Amino acid sequence: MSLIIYEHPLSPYAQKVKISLDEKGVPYEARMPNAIGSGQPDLEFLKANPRGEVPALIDDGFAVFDSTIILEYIEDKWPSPPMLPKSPKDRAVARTIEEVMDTLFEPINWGMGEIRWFRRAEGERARHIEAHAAKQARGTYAWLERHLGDKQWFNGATFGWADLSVVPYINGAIGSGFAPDKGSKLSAWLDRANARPSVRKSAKAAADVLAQMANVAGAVQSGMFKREYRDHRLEWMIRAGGLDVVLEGIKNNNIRFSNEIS
Ligand SMILES: N[C@@H](CCC(=O)N[C@@H](CS)C(=O)NCC(=O)O)C(=O)O
Repeated sequence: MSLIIYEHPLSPYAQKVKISLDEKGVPYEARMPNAIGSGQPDLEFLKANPRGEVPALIDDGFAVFDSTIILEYIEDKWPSPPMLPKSPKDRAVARTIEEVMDTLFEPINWGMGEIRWFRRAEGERARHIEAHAAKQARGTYAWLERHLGDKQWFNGATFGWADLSVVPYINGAIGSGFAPDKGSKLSAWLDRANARPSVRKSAKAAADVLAQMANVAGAVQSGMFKREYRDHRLEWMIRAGGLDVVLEGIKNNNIRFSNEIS
């Protein structure tokens, strides 16, 4: 049996998938597509995901993409221990938390990377975009705390789908300086989540890559890297006051939109 996960350690979407497999004790090979993030296509990888995005799962030759569809496939094929809670209401809440983190929270970390790692804005404009990111992170933390309440886990009594859908994003946001308030319920939950071997493994892989990340801004300025400005990321950058960032990226040919499927 061969199970391959095309991934990048910094991708929160890939981390969700790896955490689920590690919680279920399912062995897999984590593989990084060539030049992921640069817009240069890796043809073998594109066969698995024509969108050219990680994660993609290949199970004995059967390919699945989009992290949510992969999590569903894993839950169907390896149901124990379950990541999805039992009751229809709890399942809907878990999927809602995943959707909010994947679409509304993810662009905050991505946007901060565009400013800080890829130097898309400096001075006053960068401050303005960062202030928008900080306000949005705080708003989401308040929403998450209402969901957590006095529970041990977002999933309920046990760690699961909702928890693995939150922890990669908050670990990423800490890198941007948006840690949950000390002593808060969310901060205590984060300590519990990061104590799990499955989460620690993914978080360490991400930290190892960050430690090696060199001058990636140069790769963008030279046009070698074309960063993907898709759907909610594009909307986020414009709404955060970064319309010029998008226009400059188009002018300098160092941003790209979603792949056309062929
Ligand atoms: N909706 C997709 C989003 C996946 C995604 O955007 N992945 C990013 C990495 S975080 C990617 O591979 N982007 C391609 C690129 O930057 O070239 C999912 O949930 O899997």
